Amino acid sequence: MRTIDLRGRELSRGDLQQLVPRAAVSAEQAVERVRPLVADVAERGEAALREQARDFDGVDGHALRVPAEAIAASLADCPPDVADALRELISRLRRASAAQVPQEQVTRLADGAEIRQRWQPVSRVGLYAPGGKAAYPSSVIMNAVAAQTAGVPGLALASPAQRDTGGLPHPAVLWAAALCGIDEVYAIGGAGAIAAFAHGVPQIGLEPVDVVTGPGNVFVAAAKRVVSGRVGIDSEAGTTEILVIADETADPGFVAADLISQAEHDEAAASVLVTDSTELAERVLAEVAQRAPRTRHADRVAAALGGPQSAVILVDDLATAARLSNAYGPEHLEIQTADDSAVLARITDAGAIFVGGYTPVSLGDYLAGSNHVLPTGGTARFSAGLGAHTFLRPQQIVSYDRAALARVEGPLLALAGAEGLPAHGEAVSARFERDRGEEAP
Ligand code: HSO
Ligand code: ZN
Repeated sequence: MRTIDLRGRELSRGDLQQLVPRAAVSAEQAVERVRPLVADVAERGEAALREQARDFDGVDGHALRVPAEAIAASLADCPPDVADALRELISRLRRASAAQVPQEQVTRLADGAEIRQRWQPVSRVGLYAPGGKAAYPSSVIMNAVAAQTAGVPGLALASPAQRDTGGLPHPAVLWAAALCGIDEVYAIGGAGAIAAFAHGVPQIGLEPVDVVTGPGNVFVAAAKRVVSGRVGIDSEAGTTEILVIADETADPGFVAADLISQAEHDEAAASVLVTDSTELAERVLAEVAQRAPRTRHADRVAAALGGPQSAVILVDDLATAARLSNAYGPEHLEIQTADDSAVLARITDAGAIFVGGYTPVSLGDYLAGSNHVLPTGGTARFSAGLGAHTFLRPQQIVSYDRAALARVEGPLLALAGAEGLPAHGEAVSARFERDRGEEAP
């Protein structure tokens, strides 16, 4: 890991943003490649999906809609400790996600004049789950529970057909579906799955959805861009990031283990330590040097930690550390200091924040009860992670009675007149014409 020494330097937010470069992932180029695939599914439905399954997944003649029995039967192959752990994850996530559903609110502006704000779930969500090595049941659950907690009535899941399971999706994806109670599952992968969700596939009874979420490769991300506008999409999940703010009181072994944990995901993953203590920096680097070569994915970890996106950054004080973190907007922020609340009070921009030595990011990845689908690439500065709120829309329900309307007639006529839209005013006045004995214009 490289060390960047910022001590004694006056740095603006812009400077800080430039400081730690990020691995750029862009679906831009893939968009042109997936556009015809999406259009073909929109036009020909099942036939196009079968061709794409042959070409990209090497699977032919399989059931595109996974039979309900196959979903339930998948659990027979799930190790019992894993099934229990997934159940625990679901239960903690359900409890914490419930807090993401805002209460309905009524504002009474005057007698007989009220605005009700309710949070309305979308009707139908399509959830994509990658297959192969990236088939994480935890991620399927993070998406599914968020939608279920929002009260979305229709939830469909799609994941690529696997060659070695007779055209079923990856077993781990089916375990998650079974445990979450999702019975509408499709063995469809890649850009085709996103197109199928957006446009529907009448031949197999797949109704179009309103929102598509879930991680995927660059082609899935590109397909989501193509269909967005027709449907809502979640943000593109880039490579994972962890930024740790630590002082001399932090345990260097804990910090090192956490930096390595997220580096295990991807060569482009970013692990950043920001500290005001040279001693801690040295001890963390020593721990990393010891641990990193011994971990299972040592090569990947070495590439991620050795990349320009990872660094140990020395700053004058923790206030600067917080400023740097805010400018960077990490997906995951850990705070391990003598006074974590004081640091937290200075934090404004992060996907999720993990406070104290016993709250590692990997707890959040699995069992904390928080959602692990979080904004990456600095987008935490303006967007939130996935949650029940992703699937909810605030809707205002307006209700005025006669007297309440009469009280605003005058000012409304003034505004309609000022905007040169008199029929707007007449729509209000028409309601009082009979009393006034006036003729309709
Ligand atoms: N850290 C990843 C999520 C994940 N970790 C899934 C393990 N499985 C992105 O936040
Ligand atoms: Zn992770």
